[in-house]
Amino acid sequence: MTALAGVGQSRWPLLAQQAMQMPGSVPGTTHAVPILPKADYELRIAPVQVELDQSRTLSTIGYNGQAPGPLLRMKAGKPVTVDIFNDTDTPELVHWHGMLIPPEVDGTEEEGAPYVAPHSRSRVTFTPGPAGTRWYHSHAMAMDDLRKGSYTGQFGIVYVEDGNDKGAYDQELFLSLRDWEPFFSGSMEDDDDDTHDAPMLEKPPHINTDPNGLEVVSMTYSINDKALGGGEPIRVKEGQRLLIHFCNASAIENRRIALAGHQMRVIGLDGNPVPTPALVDSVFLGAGERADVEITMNKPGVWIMGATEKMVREAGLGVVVEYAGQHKTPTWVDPKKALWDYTAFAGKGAAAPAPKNIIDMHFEKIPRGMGKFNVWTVNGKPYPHEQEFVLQRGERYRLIMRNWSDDAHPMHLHRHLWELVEMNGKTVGPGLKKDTVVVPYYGRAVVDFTADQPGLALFHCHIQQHMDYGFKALFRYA
Ligand SMILES: [Cu+2]
Repeated sequence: MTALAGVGQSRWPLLAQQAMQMPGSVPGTTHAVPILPKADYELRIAPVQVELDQSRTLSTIGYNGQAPGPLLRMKAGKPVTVDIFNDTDTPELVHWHGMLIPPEVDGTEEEGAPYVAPHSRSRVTFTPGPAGTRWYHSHAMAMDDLRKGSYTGQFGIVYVEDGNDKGAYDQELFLSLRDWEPFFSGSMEDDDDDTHDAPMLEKPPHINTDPNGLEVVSMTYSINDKALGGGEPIRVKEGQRLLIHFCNASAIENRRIALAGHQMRVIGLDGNPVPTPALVDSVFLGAGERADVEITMNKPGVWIMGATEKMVREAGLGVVVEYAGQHKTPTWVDPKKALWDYTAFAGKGAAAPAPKNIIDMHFEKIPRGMGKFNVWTVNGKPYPHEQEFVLQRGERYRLIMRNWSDDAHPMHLHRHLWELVEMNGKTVGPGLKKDTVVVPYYGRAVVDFTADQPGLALFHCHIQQHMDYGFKALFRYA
């Protein structure tokens, strides 16, 4: 009966009702007092305190008394049950980012997944996959309430194993990049990307120069739950190999991260092994993106791993990396400036032929002026887009994403796996699998995918404010 701990008797009727809605739920739940075996995983949504450092503790909502939530390890292809307890007064949704699972359990209102009602429990059952670094987070709308949705501490990494994990590493680390205590700002503090230097293939001839509306910004940062210097350093020895799984769990900004004095070898993007692992001086991660990197510890000293932007790093987005026997002030060295280039990690062969089905999209921002919220459009109108994007099961599609706005957008399609085929006019080699792609400032990205996941699938910008104010669309199957 341990699975029932903490669930009041009065909630059973609701629980039974939810269980009946859920395909794959444990049978027998129509009895007045169902007896459910303990779930494989439990997530409890409740207020938490996050101690960033000795002088700063913040209050937010997290999972299982912490933020980030616990690292969940699952096995690809082995079904799991997850009990989600919502101890808050707000209906919640837990989305499994990067998993190819049915809409009923994907934790997204637009796809028809049920909310986890306040002070109740919901059980989901799904088969995790594909293998790799996935993550889970709130998918609740926040709109103008910055204490909701993905602005809170409701995020965590779920690592899906396939039994082929090499394990040839001395240390494996899971690092989530975060900002906290977001607030509205009237100025466009675009410190979050460096795609301005890229070709602006989609810059429209006429740009809407109306005064900008409010943007969400932050001045408080961490890696996992600690600000730079606020926690223990990552302790390493010369010659060690580190495997780091980065996740940009920000609701508001893209990020670039580096380890001073070291290069990182990118072996996976969005949890999927890349065809051509490559060394880089820094990694650019759109909100929602992940990167798996190897680092060979070959430069003894005490270093900072953190955001390449000084202001962001010094406001907390960093962690000290300390070699054994070294005791000195942590050092930062700016990495070489280079445009982030997804194409470097693609396969070297010929690109796949273009699918005949084309979905052509353009994104725009409608500035709303001081004190108001900008609106974001897909093909000229904000959400809802419920009927335009209809997929035929089994068909292959090419999705062209044209960014006619002055910001870089991390675009994400639920429950499907993309192959990036073109970036700002440059053909991408085969095999670069992603679920989130940053479409650069006035730039263009093109992805192919197979419509092999029947049911509704949400497409959206992973910046919460953009999504909340129109920047999403629903893909449906015919
Ligand atoms: Cu966006």
